[in-house]
Amino acid sequence: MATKTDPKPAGADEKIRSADKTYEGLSRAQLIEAYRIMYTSRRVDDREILLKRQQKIFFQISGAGHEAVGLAAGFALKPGYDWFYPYYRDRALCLALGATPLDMLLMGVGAAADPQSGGRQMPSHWSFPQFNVVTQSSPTGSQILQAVGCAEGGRYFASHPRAAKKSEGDYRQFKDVKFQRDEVTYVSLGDGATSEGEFWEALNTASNCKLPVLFVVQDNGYAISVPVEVQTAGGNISRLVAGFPNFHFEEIDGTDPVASYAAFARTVAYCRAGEGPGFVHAHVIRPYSHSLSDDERLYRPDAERERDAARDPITRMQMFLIREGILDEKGINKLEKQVEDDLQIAVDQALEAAPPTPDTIMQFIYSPDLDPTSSAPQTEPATPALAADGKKIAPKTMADLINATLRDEMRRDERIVIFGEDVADASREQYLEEKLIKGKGGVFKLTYGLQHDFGSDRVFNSPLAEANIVGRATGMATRGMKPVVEIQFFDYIWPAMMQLRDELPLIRWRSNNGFSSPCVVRVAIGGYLTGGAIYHSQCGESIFTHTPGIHVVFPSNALDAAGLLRTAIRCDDPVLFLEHKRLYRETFGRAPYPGPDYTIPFGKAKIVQAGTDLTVITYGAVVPRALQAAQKLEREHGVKVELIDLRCLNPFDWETIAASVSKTNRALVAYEDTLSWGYGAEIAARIADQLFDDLDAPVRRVAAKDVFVAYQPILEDAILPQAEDLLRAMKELADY
Ligand SMILES: Cc1ncc(C[n+]2csc(CCOP(=O)(O)OP(=O)(O)O)c2C)c(N)n1
Ligand SMILES: [Mg+2]
Repeated sequence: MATKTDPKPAGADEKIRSADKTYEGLSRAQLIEAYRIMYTSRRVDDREILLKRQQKIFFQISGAGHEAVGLAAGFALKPGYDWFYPYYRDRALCLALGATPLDMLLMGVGAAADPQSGGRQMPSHWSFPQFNVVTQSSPTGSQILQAVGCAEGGRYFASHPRAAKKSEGDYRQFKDVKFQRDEVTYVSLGDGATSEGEFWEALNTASNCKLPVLFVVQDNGYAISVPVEVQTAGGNISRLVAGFPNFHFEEIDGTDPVASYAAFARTVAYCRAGEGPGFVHAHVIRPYSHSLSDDERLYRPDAERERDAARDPITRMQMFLIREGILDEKGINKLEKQVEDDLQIAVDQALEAAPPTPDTIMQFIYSPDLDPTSSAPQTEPATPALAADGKKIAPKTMADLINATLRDEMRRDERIVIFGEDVADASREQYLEEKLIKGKGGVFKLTYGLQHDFGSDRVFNSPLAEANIVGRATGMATRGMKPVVEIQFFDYIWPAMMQLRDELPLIRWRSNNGFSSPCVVRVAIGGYLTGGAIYHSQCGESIFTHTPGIHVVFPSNALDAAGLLRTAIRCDDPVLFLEHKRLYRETFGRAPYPGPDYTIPFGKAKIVQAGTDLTVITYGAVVPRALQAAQKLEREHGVKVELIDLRCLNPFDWETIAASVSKTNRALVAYEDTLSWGYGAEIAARIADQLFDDLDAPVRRVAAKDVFVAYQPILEDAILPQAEDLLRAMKELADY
């Protein structure tokens, strides 16, 4: 044993020095750990490929070639502190954050115990709530705007810490909020996905708002078989994005873990300091074809593939460790053997794991905690008979009551933010402060005065980009905020369709209740406008009632709008709140404000008028038209119509429909959307199916012609269902 006085053996100083040596801040122990993670990642891919060939798993997509960049990001960021929106090549990232091969293999076999989705989502679609890895879907690029919203959520809670507190009586009871003042949101994508418009929308907002989002483009030169120069003008994404202000940019060799780590460390420091977003463009390789369903030899010659293979990050890291004397060959072999042994145990466990039982499929489409159909504390309007001055209280329009409800809810819940196109009073807030202007507050003025009352960080304009609105809202809601966003016209909802169909409604179900995104999307909808024409008059609600995971509400009057909007805002699920433009300021259905706690449960229809001879089932702007027709029918022919206003389309009130039709034995379903495949088609089918024995006449429908709404009012009238059309159909059905 050496004592203090012993002379040091030759070379000892050098050894000590080299033991302390770090590589871009990474110690030798960390580098060994890095190799263990990278090698594990590759071997999990290899095992999955084998299992797929043995038909023991059902899909495989690899992270091969992307291990160094993922590892580096994982080392530079903090699991459970920062937030992660990875993509399917991020196996090494997830391992670096703390996920295990078993977690991954359980997903591969589709086990009930798959912690990411309970057997609902393909393998490599990461979701780890404990690490803040947010549930991943498959559409390329749809995660990017959500990452922006997530970063906004963190920033919002940092400046509104009170809002993060739990609260009783609504979704907040079930939503834990966590945030860090210097957190970073990681989002990754491939070179191909940079062609998606949402990528550019996300860069734009992250740049403009100086958000701490770390964009990582893992450029392996191909999107399935399409090479990068076809995706990207000039073949290099770094060149195209260089003009965005406030960014820190890095373009790196993503097969070199140490250089990659250094680039990530610089970029993360920039984001944490609040300087703005970061962009890391990592050149990587894709040695295993796109997925097991692809054979790249069909479109890549051997020479090109060999050039890639020479840069394989696993071999490079191995060589590096040997060259630097960090591990010798024996050490490497030992490490690899350990990885293999551990992996074998994980594979055995995964193959033993029980699959989910089919009776679980309907779980977590909606919140298991808060049922919006159950009666709330106050379902009667709290309107005094007379105002303080003794005068009768003037009834208000639907527009007024929606505005008042938003105001009261914003006062009650600091997690609510409102954004969309033109929803602010004025983005240049100094104009408001100096009282130079009155303010706009929406093209229909539904959000008027809210920015003035609650500030520009709670009510603000978005860019003119609908996916931007819904994608960001989804990311914020995942963090526990309650975005109540506006789509200016239903006709323009389609750019947000990927978010509304494949993302927002699916966050809870596909993560097996690991994540949820309860938020409200308000949309001005419908025709009867006289001049609204094709692109300001559309309906189309059935497209959304056809999407499990999102409630759809469609009120016909002011009081229902107030009560249902409040339920929507307090709800633990996403809600599409459809507001008929024609009803905003209609005389029909005005009411005094019912007070700050008035709610209407979802899925409860309203019987507008009771009757015995015929049931009319409708909603929205057809309600006043059907009422007019029903009253005329009774006056002229003594036929008593029972008129049902559904108010809520998903869920809908089947009990009320069934009770009514089994009493009247005749049913007319009326809706403003085009007749074929419209919302009422489902109602009619159910009546025919389940109430056949009660019917004395066929189920009839009145709806719009199967064409878009035209500009000329004569044409519009002919296209949309009118009171006369309803009257005629009611009469025919009563006479049948
Ligand atoms: C919106 C959408 N369109 C098409 C696909 C089918 N698809 C899956 S991956 C992929 C290529 C992605 O290429 P890239 O972004 O470069 O990522 P890489 O797989 O090369 O890492 C395509 C076309 C999809 N998943 N989503
Ligand atoms: Mg690619």
